[in-house]
Parts: sequence; C-alpha cells; structure tokens
Amino acid sequence: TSHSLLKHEGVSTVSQPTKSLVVANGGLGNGVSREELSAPLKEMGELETLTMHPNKPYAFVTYRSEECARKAHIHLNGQKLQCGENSVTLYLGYVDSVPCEEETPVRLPEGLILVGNFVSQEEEELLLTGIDWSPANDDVTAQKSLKHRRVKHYGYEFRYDNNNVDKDKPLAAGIPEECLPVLERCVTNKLINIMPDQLTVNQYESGQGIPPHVDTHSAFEDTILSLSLGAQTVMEFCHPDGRVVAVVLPGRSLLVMGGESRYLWTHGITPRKFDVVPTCDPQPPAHTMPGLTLSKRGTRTSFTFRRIRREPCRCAFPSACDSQTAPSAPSASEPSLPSLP
Ligand code: AKG
Repeated sequence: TSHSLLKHEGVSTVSQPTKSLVVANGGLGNGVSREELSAPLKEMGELETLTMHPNKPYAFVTYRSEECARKAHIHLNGQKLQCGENSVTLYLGYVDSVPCEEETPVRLPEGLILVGNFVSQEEEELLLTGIDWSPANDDVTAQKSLKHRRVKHYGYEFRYDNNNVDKDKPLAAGIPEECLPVLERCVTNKLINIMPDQLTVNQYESGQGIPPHVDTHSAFEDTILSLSLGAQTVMEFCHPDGRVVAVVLPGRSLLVMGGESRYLWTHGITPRKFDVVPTCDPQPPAHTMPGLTLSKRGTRTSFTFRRIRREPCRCAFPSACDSQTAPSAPSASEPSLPSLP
C-alpha cells in the first residue's frame, strides 16, 4: 500500500490533523506536474508551500490553516487526478513537518554513524551533574583549562603534549558509573564490541572549539564514541584529499567514529558563535539562503569514550598510522643525536 511505501521512504503520517499533508502518488516521480497537482490543492484553500522533489512519487503541501488541510484530506483522498494521458489516485495523510531534503545529500564519512536522542533528558542531566569541575577534585582526575575549552579525563589522562596516554598510569578515578548504562546500550546496539576504559569530558562555551586532529592510532582502539550534551554544534570532518563534511551534532546525540572516519579523516570544531545549518523553514530569516539558517551556539559538553590500545595499530590506513610509519621516518619524541664536533 502507499502507506507502507511512505514508511519505507522515511515519511511518517500522523492521525491528528495538521497544516501539512503528504500527497502519495502526487509526485514528479509519478508523472504529476506541479500545475496538475496544485490546481486541485488550491481549490481547498491557500497554500503556504508545495514541495515536490525531482524523483519522488509523492509531494508535500502545507496550507495556511489546518482547516484547509482538513478540507483537502476529506475531498481529495482517494480521488483520481488526470495528468496528461494517465490518471493517478491520490492518497493524502497528515504529517507533522515537511522533511527537508537536500538536492544532493552529502554523504557522511565512511564509518561515521550519528544516533539522535541516544540519551534521555534525565540521563543528560545525570551525566552533566556527575562531573565535578571544582579544582579541589583535581587530585583524582586530571583537569585542564585549555585555551579553547575545559577538559577533564577519567581512566587515563590524555596528554596533549605528545597526543598520547600513559598506559601504565591509570588515574584514580575510572569512568563515572553514571556512564555505564549508556555504554551498555552501545554494546547492546552493537555500536561497540568492547567497553571503553578512557573518558575525556570537554566543555565548550560559545565561541570555543577543538583543532582538527586524528586520535593517535597507537593510543586508542578503533571505535571512538562522542556523546553530545547541552547545546548543538557543528563538527567538521576533513579527508586528506580535501573533502570536508560538516556534521550537525544535536544535544543528546551519539557520534560513533569507526574505520575511515576514525583513522583517516580529521575531526574538529571551528571556534565560532554561530553555525550555518540546514533548516526546513520555508521562510528563512533575512540574509540567509533558503534552506539554511544560523544556529547560535551555547554551552556544549561532550563525553568522548575510548579504549586504550595495548598492541600496535594494524589499520588499513598506514599513511595516517603512527604504528605503521617506516622506521626511517623520525618521530617527534625520538631523542636527538649528539652533534658532531
Ligand atoms: C577529543 O577530545 O579529542 C575530541 O575530539 C572531542 C570531540 C567532541 O567534543 O565531540
């Protein structure tokens, strides 16, 4: 049925009337032109938007009022529409919002997964209040106020001087127990197959960020989790070939960096106070391009969970791998030879 077809397409209808309807079979991909569809729709009332995507067999209409949408639902659902030589039967269903679809959707880097609403508001609150930022707590976990943000480590300290961890010097405080249900959910959902043993909490105020970097291969295992709490931000991923993918990280979402996205792409957050993000708003504020809007940054706290690596890294990306660099290439930490007289 058209209903299950829409579900398959990621369009979900609601039973309560709204101003917006999906018009199944009324799409450009079904041979229906804009003029042919808008004529009967307009007879039911004034339209706000009519969205027709190039290859889809359905369209979305938003009326000025819910009353008009109801009228359209009553009169047009199940009705035949003549378009050129053919006729199609229209099926209408209410939708909460018109999904925004880019003409050419940007693909996420290989191996990157973003899961929205991974934690509830209650869990978010619990996790945030569990972090003691007071300096008195400094002896149990390493706490730093980096130029760009506040940082706190659990399990092992991440050293920014050599971008590595002292694997033989675990911190007194392990991963806080509030995190365990979240991590167990990651295992159950097969997002990770081994429990992390290191946590870095970063707190960014509006205007702060983190420079682009690849987490040191020899320091951590493959999959790295980053749980975003508080305000949303935009993280940029850069491939060595120059490709850049900006990923919006909403509050309470989980970012899973594995494979190529963990080993080859850098990730970072540009320090700024506003991000340009896609929107579904049909009437964007002045000075913004249609389909894009400005999102004001707020305080964001991220929990980055990693697993310390005990064996050299054997990833498929030797060009970016410190475990696999040729011995002839001197590393920064190598002691320098005494100079000849
Ligand atoms: C790091 O601590 O190395 C990060 O990349 C943090 C990422 C984040 O804030 O989500």
